Amino acid sequence: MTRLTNDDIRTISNRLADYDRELVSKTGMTLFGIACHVHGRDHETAVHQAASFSIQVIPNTSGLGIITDFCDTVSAILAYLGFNSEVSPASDVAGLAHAFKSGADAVMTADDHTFSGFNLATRVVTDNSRETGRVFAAVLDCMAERGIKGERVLVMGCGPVGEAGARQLIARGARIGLYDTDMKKAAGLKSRLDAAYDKPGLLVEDSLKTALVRYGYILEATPSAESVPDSWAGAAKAMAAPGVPLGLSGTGAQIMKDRLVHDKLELGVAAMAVGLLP
Ligand code: 2YH
Repeated sequence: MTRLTNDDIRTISNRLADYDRELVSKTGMTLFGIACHVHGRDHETAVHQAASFSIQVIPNTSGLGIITDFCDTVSAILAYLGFNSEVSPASDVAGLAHAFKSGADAVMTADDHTFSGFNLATRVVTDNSRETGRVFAAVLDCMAERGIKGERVLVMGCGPVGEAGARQLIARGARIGLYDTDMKKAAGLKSRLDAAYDKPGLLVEDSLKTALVRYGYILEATPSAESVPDSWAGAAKAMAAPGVPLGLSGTGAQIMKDRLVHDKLELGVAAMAVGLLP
């Protein structure tokens, strides 16, 4: 799992409107719209609910501690989406106490391993890894001309983000292959998915090079840079890349242009927040 650095997120807050415009041109949907799509929520109702839904973002000093812009960036994303959001004036347990006492509807907080949202009334908990995998899979659904149903998608990286993405893709009728540099992880995920779904028709790919020619779509959920060769980019249909760092070279990204969606926080936070609405 990649711990974000300040360099990863420093420019996010000032680029939200631009990022949203890019998303619309690539997927036909806004950040908020895709988050609603993944949760099956009515857009207008969710917009209305968000306006009176307060989320406090609590700094968490455990482990390697505070990432300077992390909480401000999460709060900026929430505010951009129309939530009533603020960074808590207190950190850790004191921040949690402040949220309860001040009547916040929800909190979000992250340590080095887990980034979660908690609805303080309904007890719904949203997890960043899960929501990120799900929302990037939904991005592929939006990018595919007739939806992702029936299309072949290679899920690269079989950790929590890849698993959540794979589940969402199967639910949407995609035909998926699983790839991980650790074959045991790919095989473990295949067993869990085979047990959870009726005939998901999964393949575990052991050679990325030979697999890539058979897939037009990739959900890239690895923590490795340039995991996807530039040679794939030319004929590819689309790549949704929640992995940090981006698994494509600068050249590969330029070749992909509007067929690539990658971000480090925005879509995952949007899906977490919409999932917290009552
Ligand atoms: O970046 C991370 C983890 N990798 C979360 C993984 C979720 N998929 N955590 C951020 C830590 C933030 C810090 N504790 C703060 O500033 O509050």
